Amino acid sequence: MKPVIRPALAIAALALTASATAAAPASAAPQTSPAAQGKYCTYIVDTGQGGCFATRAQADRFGNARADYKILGKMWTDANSGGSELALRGSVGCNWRYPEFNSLAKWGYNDNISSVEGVACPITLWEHGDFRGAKQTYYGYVPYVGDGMNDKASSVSFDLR
Ligand SMILES: [Ca+2]
Repeated sequence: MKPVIRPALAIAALALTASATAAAPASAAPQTSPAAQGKYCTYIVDTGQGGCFATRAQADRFGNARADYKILGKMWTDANSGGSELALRGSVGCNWRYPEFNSLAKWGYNDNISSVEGVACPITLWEHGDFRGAKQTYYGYVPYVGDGMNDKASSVSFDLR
C-alpha cells in the first residue's frame, strides 16, 4: 500500500500548487487604457477609427494616410510635447465642433494634457466633458498649456478658424 499512496498524494499536492500559481497572474492583470497600448495615438473623426502605436510613423500611416484626413491638432500628456501623443484628424476642418471630441477619457487622455499644438486649426481645451467649464484656445505649438488648464482638459474643440 505505502508505495502506491505516496505518489498519489504527491501528485495531488502538485496539482494544487499549479492551480494556485496560475490564478495569481490573472488577478494582477494590468489596467489597459488606449494610451497604455502605445505612445502615439490617433483618431480619425470621419471613420470613427483610432488606435495607439509604438511609433509616430505607424500612427501617421493609420487610415492609409489619406491627405484629406488632416491633423486638426495634437496634444501631449507632458509639457514640451512629452509623454503620450494624441493626434485628432478629420476632413471637415476648422470652425466646427466635432461631437466626437466631447470626451478625452475614451482615449485615456482625461485630465492629463500639458502641451498642445493647433495644426490645421486653433485648439480649444475645455475643463469638463461636453465642452463645459473653463476653456482656453491655443494657436500653433504651445509647450505648456498653463497652470490654469494643466492636467484638467476633458474635451476639445476646433471651432475657430
Ligand atoms: Ca477635467
